[in-house]
Amino acid sequence: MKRTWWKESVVYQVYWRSFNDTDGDGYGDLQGVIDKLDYLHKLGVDVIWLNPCYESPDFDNGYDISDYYKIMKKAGDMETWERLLNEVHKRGMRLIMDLVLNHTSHQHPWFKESASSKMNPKRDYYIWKDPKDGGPPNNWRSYFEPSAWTFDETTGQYYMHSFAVEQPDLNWENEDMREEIYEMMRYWLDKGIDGFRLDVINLLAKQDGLPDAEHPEGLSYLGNNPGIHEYLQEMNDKVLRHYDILTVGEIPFVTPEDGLLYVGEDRNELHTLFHFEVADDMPSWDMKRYKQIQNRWYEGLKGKGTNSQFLNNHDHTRQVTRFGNDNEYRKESAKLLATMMHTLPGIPYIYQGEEIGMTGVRFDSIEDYQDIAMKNKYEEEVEKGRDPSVVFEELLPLSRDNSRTPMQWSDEDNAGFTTGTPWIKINPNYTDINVEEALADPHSVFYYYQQLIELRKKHPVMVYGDYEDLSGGDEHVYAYTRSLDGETWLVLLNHADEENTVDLNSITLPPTEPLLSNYSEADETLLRPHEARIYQL
Ligand code: TEU
Repeated sequence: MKRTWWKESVVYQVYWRSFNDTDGDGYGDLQGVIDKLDYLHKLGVDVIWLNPCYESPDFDNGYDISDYYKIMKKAGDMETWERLLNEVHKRGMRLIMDLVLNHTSHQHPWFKESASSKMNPKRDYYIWKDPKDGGPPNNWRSYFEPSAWTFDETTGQYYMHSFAVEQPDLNWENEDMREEIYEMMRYWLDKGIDGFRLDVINLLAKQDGLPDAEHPEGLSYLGNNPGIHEYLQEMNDKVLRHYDILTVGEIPFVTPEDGLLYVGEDRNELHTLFHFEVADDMPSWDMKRYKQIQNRWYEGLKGKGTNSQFLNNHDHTRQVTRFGNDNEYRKESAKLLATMMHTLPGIPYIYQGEEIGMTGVRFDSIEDYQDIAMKNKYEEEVEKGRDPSVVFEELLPLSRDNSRTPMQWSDEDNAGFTTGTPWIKINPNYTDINVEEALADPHSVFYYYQQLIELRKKHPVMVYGDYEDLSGGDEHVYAYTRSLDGETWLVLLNHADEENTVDLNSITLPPTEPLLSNYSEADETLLRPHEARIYQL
């Protein structure tokens, strides 16, 4: 496959509202990101993915945009954003913007106009339908609500929303709307950004005729519908292909076969994707299943398209808590998961705080939570008459707020995140887990990430190497090779709280120490709890 900078990049996700607050309002801000760029540069990452910071009433933390051309006050202003871009570039890094094109805020002027009358020229920018039998047009659920439809008194029709009531879906069939979107994308690209993370981009096309779903709970009818590839090819032709950028699509409900249609190099759509076979579909760690997923995706995209590797982001519980051991083996486990993300085929993503092994959180009451997905679900279940404390317990492990607590910079007040009152409570373990502590400890998770990232810069085998799984059916051990131009790497991982031996068949371990490991002194084929090793054979 052709070599390009974006395939070789490590991406760091900045959830700015929880990153670093410089004006004391309790929200992180763009100046706060600027102030920490040297920290990110020290870590070694190449690309920063900035969560949405456009003007927004913030019902869904910026994923409800009311003006694509403005910066949200909480984040700062355009002048600060421009300085951020400039400072990122000065350090040889790149910036990609998170863009939401499936829906806008209900406060976007387009929607206000659209809702004002059936005759309004913007009526067709959104999806409006007459009631059916006095109720919604079909039985679809939305991600955050029991129905994907909300009735609007003014015009007597329902509008569709794949997410919250406050996030009406755009009607991609409307060409004028599409042209306005493309123009807006060029506006940002012409400012010099280095790409986009495209929110739920496979949801743009809706099912023809909007028929009832057989399994409304599944939601998969919302994505991958006929027409989607025409929209993306048009977007590519009119906008994306004219810039040297990275485009990563957030694409739920895809198999490798469907995935290739979005990222195949001959397709002229997107560069890479997030699929959700792990983050959404695998509630807790299952090594055999995980390996099958990796193997299938490798075979599916091999030589034709680029995958992405991640285990958490701002929508998912932190990886060391959900998929590792955040207790006795927190550091070992965080390093093992990192080794896996950075040595499997695909672009590795780091979600802020992951590089110091930050953990999920458990607050005492629903009042402490801010996540609209969790709060709406809580209300929905309690309204059914269920016991609120049972519902609460059920929602805790996967609440999106698990990953949204503020970055832990130090053991000072509010973890050094803000001098004000943080918008969401801070994880009380900040006194032990924080950046200051990590930077002072040569064996910290931070320095392990730094080494992984550095290895990638020196060894193309990590990016372009063929992959072979040697450990198929093993429930705890994952062993695989990556090879390129005569260079072969062997990765050994023991994802378990116990020791395990690895069966290497015909491979003999080299007499030299591993290139990188989370334990000192490797012990042949006996792997200690959460041990990870990378060998150059
Ligand atoms: O997320 C899409 C989405 O909701 C799922 O893919 C996600 O995996 C699920 O919520 C798991 O809980 C994107 C954004 O990342 C998210 O923050 C937004 O709320 C959502 O779109 C709507 O814009």
